[in-house]
Amino acid sequence: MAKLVLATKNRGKVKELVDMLSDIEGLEIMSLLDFPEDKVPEIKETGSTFEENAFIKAYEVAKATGLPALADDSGLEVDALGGKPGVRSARFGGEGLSDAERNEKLLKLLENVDERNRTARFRCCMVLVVPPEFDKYVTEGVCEGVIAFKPKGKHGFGYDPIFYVPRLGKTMAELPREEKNRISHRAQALEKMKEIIRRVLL
Ligand code: ITT
Repeated sequence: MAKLVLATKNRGKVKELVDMLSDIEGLEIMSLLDFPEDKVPEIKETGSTFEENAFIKAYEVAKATGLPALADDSGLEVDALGGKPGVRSARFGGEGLSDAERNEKLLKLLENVDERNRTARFRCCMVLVVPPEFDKYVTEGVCEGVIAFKPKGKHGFGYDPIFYVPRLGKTMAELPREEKNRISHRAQALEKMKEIIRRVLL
């Protein structure tokens, strides 16, 4: 059985990635949540792009575990904020905030922005790093939407309750898991990565 480590501790991401990878036979999937804390040193996301950060995470995990590692670096780009929070999405507003508090901060910043100017997108860069040569494979996915005026929906994680998808008339958090996993930035990046996984790991 080929092994793949998901280089993330974000439970929301792990759930979605495991779901979306479940149709690949012969692949044993683990994540950082399955390893003791001291197996992988704390990873500093010092890059200035999603790709740099995804590579840092995948490379560090591949090096520490000796196994192929798949990292996801993702975030929300809000046009009215010049693309912020972007690569800083997980830390926006300060460390230690809950998802709901982060969403409130963002909504406050957009208080006086009308509907037309609330466009935004989720972006996801995935990097697969395969030892022993640490070969690198990169894919990307984007999902366009609009920042809602208030949070709605209970599914998903992160900014999902305030990310409205006009063509579906719902926020990302109102979509059932299967539907988010068909249209999301992560789904699109992973669809391309699955071809690479089949070719390189199986
Ligand atoms: P890892 O680095 O351990 O993977 P993280 O949460 O720190 O976990 P990122 O650095 O990639 O991950 O930050 C991505 C942030 O962007 C994430 O914490 C969410 O706030 C947001 N985000 C990414 N994908 C999202 C999604 O599908 N729905 C809602 N918010 C999302």
